[in-house]
Amino acid sequence: MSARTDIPVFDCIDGHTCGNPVRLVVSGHPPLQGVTQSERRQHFMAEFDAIRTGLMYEPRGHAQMSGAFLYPSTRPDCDVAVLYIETSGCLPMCGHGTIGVVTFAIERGLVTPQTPGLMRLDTPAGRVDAHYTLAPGSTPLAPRVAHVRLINVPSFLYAQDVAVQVPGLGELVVDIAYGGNFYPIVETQAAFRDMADFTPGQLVTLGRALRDAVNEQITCIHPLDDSIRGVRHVQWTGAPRQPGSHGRNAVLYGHSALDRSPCGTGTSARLAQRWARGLLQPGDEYVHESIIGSQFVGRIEALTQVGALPAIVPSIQGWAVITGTSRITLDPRDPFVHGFEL
Ligand code: PYC
Repeated sequence: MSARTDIPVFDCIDGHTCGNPVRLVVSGHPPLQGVTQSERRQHFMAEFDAIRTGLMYEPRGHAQMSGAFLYPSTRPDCDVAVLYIETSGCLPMCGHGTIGVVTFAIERGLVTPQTPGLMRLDTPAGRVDAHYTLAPGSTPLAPRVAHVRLINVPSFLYAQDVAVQVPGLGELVVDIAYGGNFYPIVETQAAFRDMADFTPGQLVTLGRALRDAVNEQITCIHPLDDSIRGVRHVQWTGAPRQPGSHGRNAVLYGHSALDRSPCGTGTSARLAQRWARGLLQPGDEYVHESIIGSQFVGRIEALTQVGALPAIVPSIQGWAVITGTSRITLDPRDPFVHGFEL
């Protein structure tokens, strides 16, 4: 507890999903209005974004920081609602974040799902079902989650073969796919062979240039929710290195973050893109490897439709670990109370 009542306090469970940080904030929730979780997200962005920047940016966070708040569900068919916060903004959906949130919530007893083994999440992008498997040796008093498979929101190829001029690379031809966020996906081509040819710093700088070029050229809008719009991530790809992997990626988000996990919504987008191109079929698994070699197992669960667009229902499996707890204060006397980015 802070001695001063005018200093907001946030208790957090910190950890990571396959290497990428997850900060689950368990106290200090701002009151949100909205009939749906999407409306609550918009309220948060309009009124409380300084909480996100304070908790995610330096000096309390860092470029990669990503997290969430839990709220009571807005819909009767879910156990809990999630508000995602990240350095890139307030995401409609975050895959690595969801795997972390479910793991931390079960291990710390924050949510009691109606059906053991299944946590139904009310996310701004729609309902996401997370099937969690307890580890051997797990007990009711000390549950340990081995892994989580989330059934993600319907995902689809939004635009195919979009040619963009990227300063530093020249012309790139990308597909743009949605998996809870929109992703330009950069596959091997004349101006780009493999992400392994570039340093992480180059992937960040070129990724920003590509993101700007795509957003100038095309406005991506979700067909069923126009509050989900614009490209804030970029997915570079390359040849896999780990046994069992089918593909490798590096996802840029925020100003200078490269996802250390294979990115859940990015992997969902890639599954949708590969299905639309005839490279994957329902039931097929796609093991995606991150820039640090961690893996998500993706699968096409079913086919569906989003508005007029053909779509898939993807699932993603990964694991998460708690690394500690923190109590963060946003002291208004601190000139950097709302954080900064370099
Ligand atoms: O796992 O979906 C994801 C994600 C989005 C941004 C960073 N990670």
